[in-house]
Amino acid sequence: MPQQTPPPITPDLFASLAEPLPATERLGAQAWLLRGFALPFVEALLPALAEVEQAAPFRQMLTPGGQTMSVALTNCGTLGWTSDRRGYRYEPLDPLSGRPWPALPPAFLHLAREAAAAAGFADFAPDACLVNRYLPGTRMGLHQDRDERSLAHPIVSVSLGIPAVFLFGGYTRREPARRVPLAHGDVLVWGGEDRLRFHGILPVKAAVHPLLGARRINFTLRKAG
Ligand code: MD3
Ligand code: FE
Repeated sequence: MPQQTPPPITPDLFASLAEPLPATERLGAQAWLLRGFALPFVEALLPALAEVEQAAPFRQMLTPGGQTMSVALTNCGTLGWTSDRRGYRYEPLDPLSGRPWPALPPAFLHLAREAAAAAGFADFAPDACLVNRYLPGTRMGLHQDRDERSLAHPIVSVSLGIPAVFLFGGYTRREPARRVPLAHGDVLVWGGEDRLRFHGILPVKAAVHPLLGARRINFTLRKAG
């Protein structure tokens, strides 16, 4: 019998360690993580974000239960998500200024439509964009997004700045949630049967991002009206 050479273990081990994370990961039947998808858009997104923030500053809202949310938020688009003692809802006016929310920046819309199309959702037409700001220690508890008029439309979520761990849950609060790291430039697209999954963000670890400093910005584009 000819002697068989054993397979070379070490090079393969190193190769698998060096394997980059796949750019696209399917988290659910209609839930996609597009890693780095927003990177080519960042140069256009940041000045647009600064303009939104100037017109409608980040603020911490009250939950209907009377707790102050740790995440600070603002909105752009014709509808903005708000919360107070009366409940969660979308409003055409910023309650802080009494004026309409700033318009959806073209760069936001462009990115949202490209990402939705890449995930198989053609002709996404968002009218609302909720912008969340996380400082170190900030978290978002498990929740469902169900304040939009129709749940038939997808949601596109863009992460910028310091990293976070996303909780990808099931259809009840008590189902265990998968932990998915989110980095600067990552985009999530959710629709169809995954639209009502519970989801959240673990407390954000202290870090500094070269472009955004010690904060994480997440904005979600939605069709709310
Ligand atoms: C899954 N934001 O604004 S984005 C939210 O990172 C929100 O700020 C988180 O949850 C954040 O409501 C997570 C990812 C995301 C957004 C909407 C979803 C996942 C979703 C809607 C349905 C299912
Ligand atoms: Fe949410």
